[in-house]
Amino acid sequence: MNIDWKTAKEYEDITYKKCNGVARIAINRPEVRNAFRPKTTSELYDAFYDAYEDSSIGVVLLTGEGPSPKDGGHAFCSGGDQKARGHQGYVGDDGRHRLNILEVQRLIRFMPKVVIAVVNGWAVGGGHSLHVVCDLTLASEEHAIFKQTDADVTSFDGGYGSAYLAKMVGQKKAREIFFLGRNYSAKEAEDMGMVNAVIPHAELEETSYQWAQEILAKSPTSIRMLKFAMNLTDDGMVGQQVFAGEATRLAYMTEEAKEGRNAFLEKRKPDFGENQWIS
Ligand code: S0N
Repeated sequence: MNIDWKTAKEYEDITYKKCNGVARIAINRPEVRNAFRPKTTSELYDAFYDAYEDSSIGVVLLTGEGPSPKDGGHAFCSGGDQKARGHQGYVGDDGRHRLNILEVQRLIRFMPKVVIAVVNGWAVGGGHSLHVVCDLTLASEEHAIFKQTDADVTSFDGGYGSAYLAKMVGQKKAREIFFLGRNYSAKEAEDMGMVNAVIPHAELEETSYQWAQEILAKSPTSIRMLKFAMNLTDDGMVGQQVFAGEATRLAYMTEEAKEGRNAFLEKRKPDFGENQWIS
């Protein structure tokens, strides 16, 4: 299959393309195993926000460009760029310290579209957390390696990267992943329940695109209500807010809501009709 990706916007640290309802966002720093610096996270946020707002897009693929021109290594993302790390966060061109990958995580979590992590190589540290927060993960049979190095470099993703991971793979496995920092193959990650499917590397992109097309054939309302329903139990009042926002959108589409709005604008009492108190 020839996927006719069209560049949606040019960036320095990422690539951003679209095709037939699918957006493809890829970190493009293969020389550092796709580590993210503040510029990378700002660009990721910008591209994800564009996909969030674009009503033609229903599925986003998050992946890494590569292999590295330097040594051929494959990477999804190796986490925060340790060369850009200062004493209070990661330092951007403007000299400010930031931890803004967490904003990217929240956008992935709360956007009413399906985000698929397409793990083409190393998923390490904050890169591992990125795959955890995505809705689905597809992994390269030959090149995907999952590894949590947070405890090697004194960082700790205490939210989705760890606590949510524990809900996914169980407490014992999650603690093993973080406390020992070992390498896990795509198959091992699948067996643990944090990967949906292991795909031969040469077919990874095409298969991910096919999964996206299958999802795009479903009811958009069902997909976003299901995503937010599954988030709700773990996300507390923010989860409730996001779910209720979609319920409000559905309510706005009713005749009842139109009458409420029109009555206010026409300065009269609303008439919601009879027999509206359905069981
Ligand atoms: C990925 C690893 C396992 C790959 O090993 P391999 O294949 O042997 O390659 P290397 O020779 O090690 O690397 C190739 C080149 O790439 C550079 N490089 C790799 N990773 C990074 C990185 N993360 N930062 C900067 N450079 C990196 C190497 O230096 C090498 O370049 P040269 O040849 O020039 O030396 C292996 O590379 C590895 O273990 N990498 C480090 C993984 C790591 O520890 N990542 C950081 C973990 N912590 C986080 O990600 C922070 C989490 C986080 O972001 C966060 C959490 C909570 C709240 C906020 C935040 C936030 O930051 O916003």
